[in-house]
Amino acid sequence: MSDSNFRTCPDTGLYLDRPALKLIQFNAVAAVVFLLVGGILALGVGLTRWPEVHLLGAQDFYTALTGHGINVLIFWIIFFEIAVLYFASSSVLRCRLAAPKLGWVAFALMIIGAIMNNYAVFMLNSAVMMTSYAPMPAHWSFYLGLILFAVGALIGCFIFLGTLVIAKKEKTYEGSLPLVTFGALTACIIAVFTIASGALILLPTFFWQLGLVSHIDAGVYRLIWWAFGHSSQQINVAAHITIWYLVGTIMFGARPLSEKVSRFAFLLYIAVLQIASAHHLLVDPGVSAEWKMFNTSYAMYLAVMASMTHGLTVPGAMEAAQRARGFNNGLFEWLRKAPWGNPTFSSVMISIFGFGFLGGITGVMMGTEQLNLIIHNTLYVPGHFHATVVLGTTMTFMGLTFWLVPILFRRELILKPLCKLQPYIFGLGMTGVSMFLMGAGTMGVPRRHWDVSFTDSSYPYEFASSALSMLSLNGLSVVVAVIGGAMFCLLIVGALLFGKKLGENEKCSEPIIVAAVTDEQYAELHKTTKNTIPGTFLLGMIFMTTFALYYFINWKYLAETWGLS
Ligand code: HEM
Ligand SMILES: [Cu+2]
Repeated sequence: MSDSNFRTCPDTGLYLDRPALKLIQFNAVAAVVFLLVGGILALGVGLTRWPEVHLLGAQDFYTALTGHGINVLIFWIIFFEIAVLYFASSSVLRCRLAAPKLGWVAFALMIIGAIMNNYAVFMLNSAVMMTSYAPMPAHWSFYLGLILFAVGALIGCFIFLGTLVIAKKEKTYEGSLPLVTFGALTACIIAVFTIASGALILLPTFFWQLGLVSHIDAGVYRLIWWAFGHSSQQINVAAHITIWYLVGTIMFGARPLSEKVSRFAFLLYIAVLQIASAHHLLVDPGVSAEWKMFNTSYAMYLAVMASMTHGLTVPGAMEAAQRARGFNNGLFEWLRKAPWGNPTFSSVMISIFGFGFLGGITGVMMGTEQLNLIIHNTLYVPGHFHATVVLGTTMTFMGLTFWLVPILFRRELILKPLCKLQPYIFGLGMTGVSMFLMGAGTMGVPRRHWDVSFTDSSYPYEFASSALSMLSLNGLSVVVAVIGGAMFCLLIVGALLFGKKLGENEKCSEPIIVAAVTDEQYAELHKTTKNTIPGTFLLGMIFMTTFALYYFINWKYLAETWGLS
């Protein structure tokens, strides 16, 4: 392989393989396009659930909801993850990408699959929701689209693994795999398991729609579907936490507090994720109570512990680095003096807090067999997962995108004041969406329902006015979130089209990576204090207290649902 296949990034020193770069660019752009489509549909969904607006009719609502869920949770996220896998292997390891031609086959399969699936949803009346539970039927092309997309993604995973093999053989890096690549490797391993489970359930369902299989058992469908559905969320978590570590290095020159602990926490995800899938079957009749309780109440906590470990070590590494640099006053000078005007940093910080406080705590509550009954199938569920997949994963991916534009595309960002503002607007709107959906859910409002006033139902029911005001507040938050999301898409696409062009060896007008903190600086800090992360420690304590309080409040709430005297 000749060296003309590589270029050195003048801003970061990264040694970039050109064929890999092209693939990363195309996958990232496709991701943003599907986010835009999904975001427009979110507006339709959100405005319909706003009682005073009630925009769409029943059929259009379910079509929009199906399209929204699939375009954002599958297509946006996975196109972006494939780009991250290529980056974390080829770019981070200074290695040529294995089989770039195959990368284009993968990309083509994913695009064809995504378009076919959207066609089935919008043109062939396949509004079966993102979970597509059998025996509710969709057109066969709905399943085929997903299968083609998954085959493409699987090829992407193998290209990642192949690149690791080449890097090892050609010794493009020294010592053990860097933490960022290691995190991506866990995401990739989980992805292979996930896609295998997806194939196991989507193939028979596809054959069923072709008339080759007589029927699909609803209970078995759900069991296997969730081996796929839950694991895919674990890919997202592994991927966005990998990026948190990367951003710690980029923004602060930080190094992990303990590589061993962080690596172990990544490995835990692989070990326990299958078990945790059981939290999606807590009210299913086919599986026993013992099975549900063991898998959710006990084993699942290992995955939670892994996430809490990262939640402590990522800000902890940032704090230690900041203190070593001299921001060592009080508990929070390191945080106050952080680059809050940089959209990459602010997105990741909002992600850490949103994912931990809103997504994590509520997830443990919902995953407890008994407590699950309070909120099962209510709007609480989408409230919870917008905190995890949007505040958590999506905001992290958005933040990284701002950083990648100059590196991958050699373009400066445009309208920088708006770039600074974007994470705050989107973060605020999405915090509102997630809190108000959870609020409405706590009061019993069902999820995926077109009309909370139940106008044409034979048994009338009226929700308390407070539940309806939650929905109105959610509607307002949806508008803010959609404005923030649209800003992201326009700012990124705008930068690619109109941003100031940078030559291959020309530096960006602003520095985009911070020099690593030196051993001497860390040593100096260790001389002054034993505990180098008191601020993070305090935040951790506040987190644990909130967690415990919220958990027990819900037990009390459950106890009140039926009066024993
Ligand atoms: C502007 C941003 C967004 C807004 C305003 C928004 C809003 C909503 C609303 C109101 C619902 C309907 C809840 C219901 O009636 O049951 C919903 C469903 C959903 N959203 Fe979002 N969302 C946004 C972004 C995202 C993103 C980025 C993701 C994934 C990464 C996502 C994943 C989902 C999923 C999976 C569903 C459930 C679909 C189903 O029930 O089948 N959303 N969203
Ligand atoms: Cu799950």
